[in-house]
Amino acid sequence: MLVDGEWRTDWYAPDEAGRFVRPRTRFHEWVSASGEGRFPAEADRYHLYVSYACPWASRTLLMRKLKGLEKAVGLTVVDPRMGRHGWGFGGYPRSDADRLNGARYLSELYRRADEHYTGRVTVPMLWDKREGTIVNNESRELMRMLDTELDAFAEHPVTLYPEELREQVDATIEALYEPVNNGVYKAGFAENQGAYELACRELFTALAHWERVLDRQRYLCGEVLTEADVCFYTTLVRFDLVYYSHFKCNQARIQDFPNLWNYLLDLYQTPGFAETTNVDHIKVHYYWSQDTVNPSRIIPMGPQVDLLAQHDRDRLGPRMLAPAPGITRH
Ligand SMILES: N[C@@H](CCC(=O)N[C@@H](CS)C(=O)NCC(=O)O)C(=O)O
Repeated sequence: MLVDGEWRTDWYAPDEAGRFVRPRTRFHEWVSASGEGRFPAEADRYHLYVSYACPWASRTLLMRKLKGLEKAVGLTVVDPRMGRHGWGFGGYPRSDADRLNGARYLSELYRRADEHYTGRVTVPMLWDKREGTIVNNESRELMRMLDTELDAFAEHPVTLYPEELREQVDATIEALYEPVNNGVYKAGFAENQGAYELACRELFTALAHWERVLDRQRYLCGEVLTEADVCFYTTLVRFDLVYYSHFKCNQARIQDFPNLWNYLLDLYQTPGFAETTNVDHIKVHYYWSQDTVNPSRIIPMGPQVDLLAQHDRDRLGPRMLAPAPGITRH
């Protein structure tokens, strides 16, 4: 992390009960569709820095893909191996050199945005090429911005935040966050038995709840795919591959929950999801980078997870994305 602009190799500090606490992100500016403010929506002005390995960054990658924003918003993928200097560029298949800014490490860009920055150097991060600074580094906000603020440049006329479901989408994203999205990290980074067991109990109680919900509807908020599904997907797709063993979330696999498993297959097989899912980067990142959890850095050969297996979700209605505002559904 950076402390007053200086690089330190500190790991996350737990709270007094040994629980993992995710630090707050620092950059929360907003790209605006209205054109007002410091960061008006424009094509080819903003650039995403992401890791294929990271579930938070993958939310933004997926949103960019589902909306068809590839031409309007550039992309740089970091090396999945996060070592002593944090995230870096190049040197690994399907990762990029930083052609935009010529940085070797992501921390250089955080320092460029604020030479006294104190905090973790995380992905996803949205960079403004015009001002040469960071706009925002919080996935939930970035996902929303790509969906609603950059709509004018989207090649696919869909929204994942439909007007009539907004409250429900927000409530579902919120409900998933602590026990599920962050819950796997709370289990994996717990510093004692009690903190680990608490996180695991909350996680599996939440998974059992969503298993029941997904028995009666195709998507988390009903008939259409929303941002809430994106948030669930990026955790589910990592679960059997990594969280089950590396983070000890091993009371059950996603494959053991019929609805969650079929739902995961359904999403993976929806255009946009498989293209932004990179199993190799996911496994290498967690097992190699988190050497407090896996000191040998050995990357397991398995498990085999067949994400192309046939699913049963058509029984609940057709695959559906909501039309962007102003577009009528046929
Ligand atoms: N709250 C942030 C969390 C982002 C985050 O923690 N990303 C991880 C990768 S999965 C990261 O970059 N970690 C680097 C570090 O903490 O040093 C978000 O949702 O965007």
